[in-house]
Amino acid sequence: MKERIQELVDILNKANVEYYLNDDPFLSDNEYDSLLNELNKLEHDYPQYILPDSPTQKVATKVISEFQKVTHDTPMFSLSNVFNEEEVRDFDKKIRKEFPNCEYVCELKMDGLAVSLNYEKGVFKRAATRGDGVVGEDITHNVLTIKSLPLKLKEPVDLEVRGEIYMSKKSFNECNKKREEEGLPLFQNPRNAAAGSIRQLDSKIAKERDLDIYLYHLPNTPLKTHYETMEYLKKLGLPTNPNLTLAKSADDIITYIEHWTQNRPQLPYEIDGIVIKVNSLAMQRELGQTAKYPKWATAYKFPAEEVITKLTDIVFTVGRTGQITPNAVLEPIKVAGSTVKRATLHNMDYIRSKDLKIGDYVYLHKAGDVIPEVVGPVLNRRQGTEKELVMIKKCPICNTDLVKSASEIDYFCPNQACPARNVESLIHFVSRNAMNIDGLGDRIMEDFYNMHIIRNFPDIYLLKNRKQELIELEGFGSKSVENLLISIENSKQNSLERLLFALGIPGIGEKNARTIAKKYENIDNLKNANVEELQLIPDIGGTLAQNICNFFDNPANRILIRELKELGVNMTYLGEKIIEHETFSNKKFVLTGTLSFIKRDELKKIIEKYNGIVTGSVSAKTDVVIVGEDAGSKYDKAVELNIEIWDEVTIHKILEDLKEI
Ligand code: 0OX
Repeated sequence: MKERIQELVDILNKANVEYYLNDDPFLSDNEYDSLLNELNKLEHDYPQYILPDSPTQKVATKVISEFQKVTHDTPMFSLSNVFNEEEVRDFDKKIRKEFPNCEYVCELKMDGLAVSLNYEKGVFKRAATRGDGVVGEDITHNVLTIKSLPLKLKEPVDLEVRGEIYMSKKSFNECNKKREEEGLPLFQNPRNAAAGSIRQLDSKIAKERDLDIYLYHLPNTPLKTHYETMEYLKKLGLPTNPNLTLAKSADDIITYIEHWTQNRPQLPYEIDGIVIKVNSLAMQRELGQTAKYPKWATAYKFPAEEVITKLTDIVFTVGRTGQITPNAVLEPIKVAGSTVKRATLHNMDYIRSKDLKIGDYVYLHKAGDVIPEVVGPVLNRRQGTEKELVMIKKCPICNTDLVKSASEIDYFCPNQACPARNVESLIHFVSRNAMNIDGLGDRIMEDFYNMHIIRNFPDIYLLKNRKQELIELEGFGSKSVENLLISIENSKQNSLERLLFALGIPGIGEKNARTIAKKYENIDNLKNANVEELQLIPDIGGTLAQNICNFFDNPANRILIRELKELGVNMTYLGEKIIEHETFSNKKFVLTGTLSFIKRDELKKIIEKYNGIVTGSVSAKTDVVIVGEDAGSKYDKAVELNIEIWDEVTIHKILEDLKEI
């Protein structure tokens, strides 16, 4: 019996591959169904023989109670963007400066949702979303509904592979047709429909929506080029997009872009651009990445669709720092896949430079295909009845007299207690990259503020005392309150850098929050730091240092910190600690070439742990260049500038003495 089950699983899996990947079915639908029936029956009678890669395991839908968090082994980066031919050529020039013989792979940029898959011994184990790049959510139950994804690879390898989940144009149209018949709101575009399906606890929904996947990245591989990696993924039986090409020059890249700009409508799925990747993986490692993007790849984005709509009004909003922003109120219009009703106009100078008047017809597009932007007025449609915008003198929320910023461009509400400022600060506090509390969206926060449920940060941590009251609120159920309270409790364990960013100290972004948290380790040390000392930290300038001191000098803020501490909010840095060491402390390092005994990322982490700074390019300010095999122009530059060079033996010895290897 066991043998027959294995045989059926093999035939059906092969049939799936031929059908979905190679478009070459060798079984008729009837034959397939009858074999699947036989397998179902046998598995029912002999459940002990159910194989993990059985196609029955894939189609069985599953309901989960909540999304589990998944920490990615290496961060999931997104892509930087370029928007025209000149920017493509600049990207190439920058890379070619370091690697004159560089080649690229050009791929279609799928407009979907990034995903990371794990296979163990060739068997599919887990799928996770990108999330914030470091921590994503487990979506295995929904990914199991993707028919083209093999549960078992052709080789029994351990693998983390990344790609994009998408919905074909056909499935999208069918899905919306069905929703229309059922009187449900329509999805704006295939990407939203795919994302909406993946964010469901019940995988029945994803199964109905018919999702698909293409894989395009293997974070750890001994292979030499990206092109070979793609061939390897295909060989393993993973679905990859066939429309990739090798490009030897910027001209080749432009040709590819032009071809797909023309032929985009014929594709059965949506693409929003072209991805350009350095082909050599050694060069990729050498080029490295910024905090968000790999430097060895970029995305050319197709030009934004431009539409015309009416600017019916301009209204003012108040941000968390009190900054007043004018916003365009527009006649709703669909652009680049979603309906736009509002767009920021930034400040009065922006409105003046664009010569916008209330009542104008305006050109509208989405910058980078995401943020709606008013391009300018359609001058030949002016009627003479349009009105010039008059700047308001008082805060639209609390009526306090506005003040002008030092730059004379922006206006501010100076009232620290302005409700709009408070709500925005609270929204920022809970946001994903700050304290990361799920279940307190902008609307809910605004409602809770107006209902006096949350008026300040500590109130968030006191919500658990009002559980019953929350459950009785309209739109809230006991399950969502439960989830919210769990998320609030979890946020107490965040490392210090999240709290520092969440507090909204002017000028503290995510990156310098991390630098400061690492350096000071807990909030009490930071509270006692002075401006001179803070300024010694790389990337912390005089203004920021002063802002930090001002924040902690304010008695109200000292009380706030005490209250949060008493409520159990962690105020220490939980990441890797910094150890001062004369070999590394405050020195600038550049890594080049391949070291045989350690990966570049690991070496970077060790150097940073000992308070060293790792930068990307060699300059007169560089203290040491660490040189491995196949070092490029960075080595020549180091010699030219007479900078200290450590070879493989030297760094190996240093790390050995430190017991790091
Ligand atoms: C896409 C796409 C997205 C992997 C490492 C850096 C970027 N949307 O089609 N991302 C990537 O590559 C990642 N490739 C793609 N083709």
